[in-house]
Amino acid sequence: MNYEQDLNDHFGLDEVVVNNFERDGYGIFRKVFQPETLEHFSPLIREATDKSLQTFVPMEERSAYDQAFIQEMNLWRRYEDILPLVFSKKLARMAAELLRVDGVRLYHDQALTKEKRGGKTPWHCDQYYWPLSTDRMVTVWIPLVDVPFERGPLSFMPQSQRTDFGRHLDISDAAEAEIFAHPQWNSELIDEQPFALGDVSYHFGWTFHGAHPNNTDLDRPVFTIIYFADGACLVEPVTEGQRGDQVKWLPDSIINEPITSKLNPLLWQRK
Ligand SMILES: O=C(O)CCC(=O)C(=O)O
Repeated sequence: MNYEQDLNDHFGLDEVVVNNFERDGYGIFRKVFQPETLEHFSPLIREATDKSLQTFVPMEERSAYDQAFIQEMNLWRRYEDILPLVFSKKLARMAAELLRVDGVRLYHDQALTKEKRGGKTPWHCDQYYWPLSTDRMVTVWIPLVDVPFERGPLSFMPQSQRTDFGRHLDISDAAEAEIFAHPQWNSELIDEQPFALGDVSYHFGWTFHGAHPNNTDLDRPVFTIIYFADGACLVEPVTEGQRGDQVKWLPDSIINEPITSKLNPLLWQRK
């Protein structure tokens, strides 16, 4: 199978899997892609992120956020050869089926490199940053290499999308300390599993997730795509994070109207 077929064929999700996702707030899916498909994109993404990787300050001088990863966003807009990964029908259909919606739009993509010896990803929820009228939002996390425990795989707190604490918190050491101190937090429940090349995870915007440091001498490159239910509206931003996201990802959308911008294309729709 060539990479285009692999990107666009169907990965079946049965009702039990979708129910488990709804209950737990995340799911890890094995062998979604052939390793060769990701090996095709990996050097292209590396090239696109190389400049920001070269220009970063030494690890010990950075904030917890900047030690966690180097980000390069919305590559689909600038790199024609990366666009097919972002527009993968297989991934978008999985997102729609897990969200139980009839169509999904792109919020944005991002390349995330946790550098060799890079820091932990503080525990957080993504939806804090998203000024949308829906919680039907999901991120697919696609490692571009094998990620054993020592390389910092993404970990999840099962069912944390159902709690109502920590929703005003950004990604920082202080926010993480507040999450850990909460009586509802139980670190024994954390689900941390290694990923092989070709495995991906999905998590809701309100699911708490984090990652251990990368204790190896190899970078941990990852690509992510964020989807939202077609029909969702832009809402008035209520946090600093949401104000920043409105400017970056929704600059031409109108408050309280459905988002239909070409910056947020419809990536999959039920026929
Ligand atoms: O890759 C990581 O360590 C963090 C990723 C993350 O927080 C996300 O994709 O929402």
